[in-house]
Amino acid sequence: MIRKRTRTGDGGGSPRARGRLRAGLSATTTALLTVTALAALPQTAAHAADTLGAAAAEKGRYFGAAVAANHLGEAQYVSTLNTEFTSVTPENEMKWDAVEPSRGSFSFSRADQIVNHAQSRGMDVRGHTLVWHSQLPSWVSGLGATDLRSAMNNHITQVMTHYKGEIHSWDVVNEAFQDGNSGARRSSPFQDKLGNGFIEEAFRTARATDPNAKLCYNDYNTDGVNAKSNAVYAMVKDFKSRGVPIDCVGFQSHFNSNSPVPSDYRANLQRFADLGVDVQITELDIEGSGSAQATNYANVVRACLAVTRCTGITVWGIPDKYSWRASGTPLLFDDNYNKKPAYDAVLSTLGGTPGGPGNPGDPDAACTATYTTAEQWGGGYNGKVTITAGSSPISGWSVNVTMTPPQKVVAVWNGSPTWDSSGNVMTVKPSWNGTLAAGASTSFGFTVNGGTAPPPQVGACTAS
Ligand code: 9MR
Repeated sequence: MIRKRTRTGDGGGSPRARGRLRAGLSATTTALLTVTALAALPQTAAHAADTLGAAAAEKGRYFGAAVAANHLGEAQYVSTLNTEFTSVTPENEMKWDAVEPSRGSFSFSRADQIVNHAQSRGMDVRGHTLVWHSQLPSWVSGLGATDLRSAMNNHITQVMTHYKGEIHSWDVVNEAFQDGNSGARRSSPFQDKLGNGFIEEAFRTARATDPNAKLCYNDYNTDGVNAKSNAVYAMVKDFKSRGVPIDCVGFQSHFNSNSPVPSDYRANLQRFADLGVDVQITELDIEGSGSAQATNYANVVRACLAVTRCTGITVWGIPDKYSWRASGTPLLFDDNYNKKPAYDAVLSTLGGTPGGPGNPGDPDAACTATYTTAEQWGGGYNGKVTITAGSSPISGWSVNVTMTPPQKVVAVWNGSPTWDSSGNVMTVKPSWNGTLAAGASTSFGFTVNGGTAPPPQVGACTAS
């Protein structure tokens, strides 16, 4: 990817920002070791795609996640991000209140952290979002029409220029339509003072600034055919007929029992695609658990795969605990980064194979490693890793366990540890006889001081 960032304000060029970037990269390096170890294992054809990103890529699509800069120091968060996803959307860091909190004063450091991370791993970035009524600083809402128009265009120009050439798709305008049956535009400072034309103006300014970014309109409750999606459809159709630049429509896809996956989801995506725009699933999360949640996720993925112009899927977070609606456990990974049934359903619907080499669920694994927290107290915990042989006996095994500082392993039992140079990754092998009969299990334990979260990241089991 071309790096020609014009840095302004307190952007990533400042020494403080560069220091933070280095810290983020060292966590990445740690995670990379684990991933490399996985990749070095013998792969069979059936395992060609055992991550969301790889499986989606085989279908010509990206698989992304909303990412928050403040989690990029967490080893397990970063390793899950790096292993599974090929695109990121900053969850809050590119919104107006984050990048232009006061007029003309831009602050890109937190968004830069995410963009730098994505670039270092070859991931795409979705820019979210330029013009939105929410997370809008009060100075913007207080402006009169003339001033507001120039503030809007200046905001778009400055932000898109900072990231020029680095953003796959921009949510140029977000959530500009009213819920319910009116099909009307939502009341907002932009709508109320500039009228309907503000959306067109925003898209024209965006195209002029970064002609290589795809320009999207993004909204929620537009996932099925309804009054709101009809209104967006009419707008896109009008834009296409008049040559107003628009390349894509984002369907947020926040689902729960009150707002289930619509039965005409695929048909709705298709009718937009037929207007000559790409469609993207931009903020997917589905409340629930177990097989019901898995089925809903699979249906969404199936719908995207059935629409040629559905170019990618982004889930709105990585582990449930960081979701904007964590209590509904709407994501693909649980609080300990275990893959949920929904994960397996998404991966297999994408054509991948759940339970990649050495992971629980892999039918061909010579051995698997499963982590549980055995005991926990104020400043630490005891962790337990269970090793289970596959369908053949094994004579030895090896498992990497990665800690997030300041957590430190202070004791290990029933296993023999060695440490990498960072002191954060221990490789545990049997203390003496590592022989396990087919299907048999053993375990090792360890004590951690220095906090209880996040849990350690336990890599795949390697047999010998
Ligand atoms: O997930 C975001 C959450 O952290 C913020 O507090 C919230 C503020 O409005 O925005 C959430 O993301 C929203 C996204 O930007 C636009 N579509 C709806 C998302 C969920 O509210």
